[in-house]
Amino acid sequence: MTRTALITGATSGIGKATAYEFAKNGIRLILCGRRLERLNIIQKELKLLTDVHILNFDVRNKQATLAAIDNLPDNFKTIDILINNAGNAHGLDAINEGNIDDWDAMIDINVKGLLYVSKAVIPKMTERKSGHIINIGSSAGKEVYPKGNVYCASKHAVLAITEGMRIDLNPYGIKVGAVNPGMVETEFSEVRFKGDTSANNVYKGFKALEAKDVADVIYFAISRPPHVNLADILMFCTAQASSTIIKKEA
Ligand code: NDP
Ligand code: 8X3
Repeated sequence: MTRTALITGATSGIGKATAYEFAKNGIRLILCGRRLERLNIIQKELKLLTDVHILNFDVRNKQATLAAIDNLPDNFKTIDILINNAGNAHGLDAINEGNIDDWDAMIDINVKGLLYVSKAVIPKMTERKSGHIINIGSSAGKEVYPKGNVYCASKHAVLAITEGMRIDLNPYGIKVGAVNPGMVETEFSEVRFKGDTSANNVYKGFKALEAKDVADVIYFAISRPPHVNLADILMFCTAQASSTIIKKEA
């Protein structure tokens, strides 16, 4: 049976690569993001492969998030797979020098936004007693690194929420898991450094993960047999051993 997936943060990076991977495998798509023009382009490309519906909202806006998902057209109302991917780091500062707007953005998007989307999707999954939720955490959800403070906190929260979801949704037969990548070369560092040129140096001297590498793992997780749930995946590029240990060419 053809499944339908809702992917947040589908305009770029990991979310976009996941949309392409899912489309290639015939999964129907609900793609979300704030940049409508990108959603339109992706929809145009992917509708040659599968049915695509786009939703244009900011996950920080509780009303807009709930309304967008509540008002899906009938043929997209049954969501089998939720990929909670929207998120970013904002800033890289010592805690004593951090910017409160950056802290708000990371908690509001990475944590509260993920909860709002989940709140809109989960009731129909519990009703049907089926579904699969994958939250995109990070290696930053497993360990804290210098100046990572609030971003790491937001991703530790994603991991705790994932575990909580898996426990509470267990009676309903819903699969819940986290995919936690290390460094992936996407627009992530451009956003983190607000377009500053320091973003250009982040992935220099080693081969970071590509968005497609993460999308492959997400597709692997959602294509396991019904009795198999990949609960928690930590993935790094070969050059990375931990948040702070990266083998770089001189
Ligand atoms: P990108 O910056 O390339 O993509 C981020 C996506 O999130 C975009 O599609 C963006 O869409 C969406 N997004 C951001 N803020 C909002 C918002 N307020 N409302 C709705 N959508 C939003 O980064 P990545 O692909 O790398 O990041 C995706 C996820 O992976 C994030 O959760 C990130 O924390 C995580 N991750 C990234 C790693 C990395 O090294 N790159 C490593 C580990 C985890 P739009 O701007 O159109 O709204
Ligand atoms: C993104 C990876 O190391 O920049 O979550 O925090 S890192």
